Amino acid sequence: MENKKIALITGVTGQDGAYLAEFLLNKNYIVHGVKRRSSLMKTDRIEHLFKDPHKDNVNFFLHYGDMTDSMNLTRIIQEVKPDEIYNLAAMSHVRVSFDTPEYTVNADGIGTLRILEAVRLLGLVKTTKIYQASTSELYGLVQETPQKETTPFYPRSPYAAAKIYAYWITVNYREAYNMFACNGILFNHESPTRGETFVTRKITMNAASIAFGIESKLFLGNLDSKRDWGHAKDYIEAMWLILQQDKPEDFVVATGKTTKVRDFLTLSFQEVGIYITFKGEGVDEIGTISEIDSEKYKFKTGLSELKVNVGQDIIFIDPYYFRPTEVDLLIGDPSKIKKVTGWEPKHDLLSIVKDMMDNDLNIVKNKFNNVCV
Ligand code: NDP
Ligand code: GDR
Repeated sequence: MENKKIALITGVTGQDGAYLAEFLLNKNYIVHGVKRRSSLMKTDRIEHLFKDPHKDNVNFFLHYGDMTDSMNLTRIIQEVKPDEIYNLAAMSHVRVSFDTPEYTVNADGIGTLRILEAVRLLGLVKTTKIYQASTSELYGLVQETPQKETTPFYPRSPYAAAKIYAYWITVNYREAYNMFACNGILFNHESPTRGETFVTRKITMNAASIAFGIESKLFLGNLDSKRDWGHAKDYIEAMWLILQQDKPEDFVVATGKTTKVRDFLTLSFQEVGIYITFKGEGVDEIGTISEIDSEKYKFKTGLSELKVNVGQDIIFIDPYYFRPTEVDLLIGDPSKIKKVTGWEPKHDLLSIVKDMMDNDLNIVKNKFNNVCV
């Protein structure tokens, strides 16, 4: 056990935390994760990794903690003495950050300071490396494209403003105290375990429900923003690679391709044989089923009859989902991380859409079967 590397992951119950925990366990790490107490269990994404700590050969441990509680974080770091900390915990929803700005800066901004300061005060500067989950939201209002490590930041939300503090305090602790502390500036990354209120998963879950006739309408916000979407499984490998380099540096992690929300939407529905066209403008825009590939539909759903019709209006705009200030265009330049670490993404957009749609069709199919019996 002594020779194994020890990692501490904050946000281990999130999309990235769960994939990263699995990745590091497969690399023979001992993994500790910080989870929040909640009235219901929220450990679905890591259940398959968890073993009763009373049994032998347990390599995965969970600690109750919160990014807003310095004493708790300091105690966990003191007990675990990690070789690597992956600071992934955050209030990560951009629109929600407009509703909870103070909490967001506390957890996402000051929370990062709490981790850095704990490592410094505990005298672990020479032994503990830190990965900070920075984000393409830092670029906000477009200054140049594609966005790279040297592109100026212009945050457009309380979330991005909190993350910009976290970015710079990580750089500052690296320069001031010689810490091995790095920012991964990750562009959007998705997967079948993406939170259901982020636009991609909201679309794939609803496309599956509409295909089965369980839902008939999907309400969205801005369909014209563009995102550089990658797969979470590829991006957690980049996080690990960033901490395996000889010197601590900041890296953009992206695919270099950008897609409109509208196109992610049409591709998702096409996966189940439903073709959509749009009519109207602005908040009056409506997406209508213009064609159905019934062979594909029946194959994908396992149904013998169609539950949707050509001419049916299914996509509607609800201004509730608009942000007071939007980020219109993100497209990253991953040249540096590719050159320095050899990182290469294995998934393209179509494979991400397929992965998410197949997963959500299965989820809804199971629900549907249960409803029928
Ligand atoms: P998720 O929202 O899926 O997960 C966030 C995690 O943080 C959850 O485990 C959540 O716990 C935990 N958390 C939230 N607040 C606190 C708190 N106060 N104390 C302790 N834990 C907390 O995010 P992702 O996995 O998608 O993202 C991981 C990180 O990467 C985040 O920091 C995010 O901002 C950043 N990021 C994400 C990108 C993406 O496209 N996914 C792109 C760039 C950066 P709980 O399960 O209890 O809610
Ligand atoms: P984002 O992701 O804000 O880029 O942040 P999200 O999926 O929430 O939005 C992407 C784009 O879709 C538009 N949109 C909608 N968004 C949501 N959530 N719900 C809707 O109904 C909807 N309709 C349109 C948005 O306006 C936006 O333009 C994600 C998070 O994971 C952050 O934590 C991370 O830092 C960044 O990605 C990189």
